[in-house]
Amino acid sequence: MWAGAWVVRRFTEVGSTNTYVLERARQGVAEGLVAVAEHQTAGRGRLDRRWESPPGANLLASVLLRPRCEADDLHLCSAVVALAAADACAELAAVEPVLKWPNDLLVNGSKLAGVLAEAEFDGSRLRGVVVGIGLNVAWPGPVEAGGTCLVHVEGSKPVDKGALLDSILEKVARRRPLLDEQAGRRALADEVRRRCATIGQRVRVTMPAEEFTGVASDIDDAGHLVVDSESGRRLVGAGDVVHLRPE
Ligand code: BT5
Repeated sequence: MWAGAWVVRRFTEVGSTNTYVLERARQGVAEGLVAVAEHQTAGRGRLDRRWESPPGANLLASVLLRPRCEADDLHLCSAVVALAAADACAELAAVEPVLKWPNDLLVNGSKLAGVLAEAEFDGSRLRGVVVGIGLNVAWPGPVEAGGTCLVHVEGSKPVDKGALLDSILEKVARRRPLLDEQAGRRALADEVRRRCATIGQRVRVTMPAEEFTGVASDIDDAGHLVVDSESGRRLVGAGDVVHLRPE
């Protein structure tokens, strides 16, 4: 269990909880800062995409971690939050999401939540990681952004957003020390492997300089996605992955 304390800053409206925490991180604030907002005017996904959420409907939160790991381990920082959120949904809402590598929670193939990890560096040294999560709880009407929300899942129990955040933070604290040690990071990668719906899927992987398709066959001990493509076996540490229909 991580021994630190969460310091939670609550906003009715903010540009982006990730941007807020990243700015504080650069000013040297301690690990454990959390921002949570009812509404974001500039909610962000990865690669400059937008994260949509009507005011008050969903959980929008970011946490600052300062683990002793490398930039290459960023996806494991995402995993700590994604696994915690999946467990919290199971515990409180009776909904059991699976992981889509590297950063989504899916229910019945639809996106329930997305995770965005952004690092703060001192030269090449990783000083901090801000991990934000947008978890769809109760869209009024259909989920316009695509995906699903907890209240739309058949058999789900109603949840309070505050209780959901508390549960996620408690579960992040439990896994957080794993990020500091290689054995711990391997244990996290094992857990991702067991709960990742991407394994066995045909995928299209988009990386900054290239794009390829193949079959996702495994998660390695560092948490990379292993993809068997026509040009051979590839390890993906950071990339955008789309599940394709089987050929
Ligand atoms: C993500 O990006 O899935 C990461 C989303 C992280 C959002 C949180 S909210 C709190 C914190 N503060 C922020 O500013 N961000 C974080 P990506 O894999 O790039 O997926 C983005 C794509 O998901 C968009 O292009 C849409 O297609 C879709 N999308 C947008 N809003 C959505 C929603 N509420 N539910 C499901 N899909 C959504």
